[in-house]
Amino acid sequence: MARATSTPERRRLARTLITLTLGIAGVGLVASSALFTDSVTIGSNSFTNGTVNISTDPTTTAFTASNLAPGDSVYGTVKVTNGGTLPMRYAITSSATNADTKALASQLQMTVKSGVGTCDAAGFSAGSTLYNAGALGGLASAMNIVGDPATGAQTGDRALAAGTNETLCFRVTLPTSTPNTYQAATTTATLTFAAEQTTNNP
Ligand SMILES: [Ca+2]
Repeated sequence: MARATSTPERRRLARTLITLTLGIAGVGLVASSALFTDSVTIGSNSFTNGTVNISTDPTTTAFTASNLAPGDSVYGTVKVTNGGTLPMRYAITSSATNADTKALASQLQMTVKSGVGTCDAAGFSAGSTLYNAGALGGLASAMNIVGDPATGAQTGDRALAAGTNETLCFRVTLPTSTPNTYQAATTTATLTFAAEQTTNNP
């Protein structure tokens, strides 16, 4: 009949088991530190932002007139270029002075067209109308002439791909219906061409 294991014998047996377990764990550690490894890198991951860059030709005085009489018209050409690397859309606004309080800018009628071959009285029947016999410009604040400079696509906004341009033809007319009170009236208009990216900007 087997003898019951005494308490000291149980302790020795437990120490032996712990020693054996640690020994096995030690063997495992030695084995994992000997694994072969390798790594590679991929460098030169570069990022460059695009540009929105609008310019006009001319940069000032697209049209000017003195000594106007009712029925007269003047013409001016503006080439609009997207010199950036991103596609863009642009809008045109206009503000006008009113120092003599006669509001000549509201009496003058401006028409803007694209696709006109020769920007003069003979050529003006060609092309597409972008702004039709409206005021020369806003008196108190700038008014929209072509499109809308507000963020996003609005009716009339002009799209231009990167590196492309288009030529607009402006006609400003003093109507034959202009009253006598407009004699010697004068105004100066400022046109603003405002561009925004079209990418991610519906
Ligand atoms: Ca817009």
